Amino acid sequence: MNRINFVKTIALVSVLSFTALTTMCGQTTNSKTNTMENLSLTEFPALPYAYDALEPYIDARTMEIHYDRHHRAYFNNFVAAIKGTSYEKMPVEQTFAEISRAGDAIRNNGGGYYNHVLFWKILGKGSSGPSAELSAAIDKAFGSFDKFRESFSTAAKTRFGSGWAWLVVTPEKTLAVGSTPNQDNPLMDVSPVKGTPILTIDVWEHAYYLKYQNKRPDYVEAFWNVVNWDVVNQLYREAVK
Ligand code: MN3
Repeated sequence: MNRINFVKTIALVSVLSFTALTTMCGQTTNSKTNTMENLSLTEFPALPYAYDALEPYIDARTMEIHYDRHHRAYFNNFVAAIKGTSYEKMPVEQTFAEISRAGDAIRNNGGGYYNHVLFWKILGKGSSGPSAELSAAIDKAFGSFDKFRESFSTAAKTRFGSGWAWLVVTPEKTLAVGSTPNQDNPLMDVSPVKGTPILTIDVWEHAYYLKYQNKRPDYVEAFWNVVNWDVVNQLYREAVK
């Protein structure tokens, strides 16, 4: 290789490397905006739709009280609880990974903050359904979509008292269903089900009592009409990367 060609080759390699690098960075940035990473610890996020967007399955009054009072209180109390501690600048995923050492105020309010942001995100009308990749993973883990739905619904209906049901991508990149009490979630070291949550339902009475009273099973069945599969599919893709 003569000197000119050598210089041209180096220049070309540099351009290609730079392009690859910027593409990678672009993808990383884009994917982060779509996951739960970088959840704000300073600003209470807006509800991604109007209070009546999920009618008639989840009523506007419930959404308003749930978001503007319950969720906001968790956020405010979490921010107050982490103030002046090492958790103030820590991504919540990391805080959750050591939550057993963080104390009840951070555990309950941090979970309450995060869980509701995810819950609002995976709700919505008019999505098509699970993607081909997610469907294949569901079939592999549960046998069929119907069996998965039954398993998730049972987890939601049988959680005693207040809590959440979850579909998670486990550390082994398989799917699992489970439930947690109170405001715990599968990112917490105390959780019986562990992994990255991609679908969840809030089964605290405040999530359904105005419309469904004591009939939690009716609320759980109605929930399936307002799952935003486009978001769930995306969370799945990011979790298995
Ligand atoms: Mn709630």
